Amino acid sequence: MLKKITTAAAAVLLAALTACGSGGSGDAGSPSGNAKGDDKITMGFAQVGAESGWRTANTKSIQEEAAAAGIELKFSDAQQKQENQIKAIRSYIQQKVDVIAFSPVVETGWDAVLLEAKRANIPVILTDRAVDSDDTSLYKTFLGSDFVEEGKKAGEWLKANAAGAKNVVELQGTTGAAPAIDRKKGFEDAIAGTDLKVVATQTGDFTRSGGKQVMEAFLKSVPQIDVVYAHNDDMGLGAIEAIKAAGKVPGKDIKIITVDAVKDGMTALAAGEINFIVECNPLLGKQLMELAKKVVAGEEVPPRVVTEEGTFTVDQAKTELPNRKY
Ligand code: GYE
Repeated sequence: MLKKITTAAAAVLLAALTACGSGGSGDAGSPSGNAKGDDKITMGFAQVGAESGWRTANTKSIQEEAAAAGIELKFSDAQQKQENQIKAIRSYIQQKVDVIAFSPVVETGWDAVLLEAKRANIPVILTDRAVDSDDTSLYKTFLGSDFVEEGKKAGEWLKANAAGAKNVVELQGTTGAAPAIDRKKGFEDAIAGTDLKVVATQTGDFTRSGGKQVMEAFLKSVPQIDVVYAHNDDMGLGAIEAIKAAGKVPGKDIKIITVDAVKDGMTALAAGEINFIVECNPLLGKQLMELAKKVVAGEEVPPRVVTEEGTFTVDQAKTELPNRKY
């Protein structure tokens, strides 16, 4: 059911995108928009890393949809380091790709390299994560989720469902990353003015091992933990291991809320070890390739394309799990 709504919403978004075009043929192979003068668009994609189930699904979606769209993909994995992403972008500029797309590991520090791309006349598309820059002419569009909204959904569910709970510990995503900053803010806004309080917060870098380590430390230092709010499934799954090792029951003694809804997260949710997951859709490949074709052809694209997403409770996870592709 929820999946259908999401798919329908995605279709509407795509239709809207198509309608935004100049009405031209949208022929990706049009030599006019291609720096190399041949028929194939080349995209340089600078990925964050392979830190989570979400990221793996995102990478797969980009690779598959590039192939389906006939776009030649140059792909690099920055291992969660900004300097590696900057190097990759510089090399794409040198190679004169037709379009650069990337998911910025952190929000700040991109202006110099993006200016180099602009001067080389190579359009840039941000996908998944945003940059924090005053100069919005440095990129054509940003395709991805509303992370503040995701944090809000997590906080709203907790307000409505965790009677008696007070102390929340937070496992933050990568320090300085848009989803870490925004999921924190949305959640804090939602629980403001209630008895709920974030009593400890630390980064687990969006990884399972990071979530486990931070949770182990919290379990030792925080006397009463009612709720874990993890910025992604992987850190929540790491926290589950730490909670079990401490002799407590995840989902019962300590409630757990996460973001993403990848298969492993949904499995834990269906088993009642996680209590609520806010969906974040990693399947951005198709929309990204559509946008890339348009910007290379010099067509107008909307400056912001927001991904439609839902949420899952334990019962909804049980229904959805057999269909979950990632
Ligand atoms: O939630 C997390 C991943 O940027 C939305 O990055 C993405 C986040 C996702 O590592 O699992």
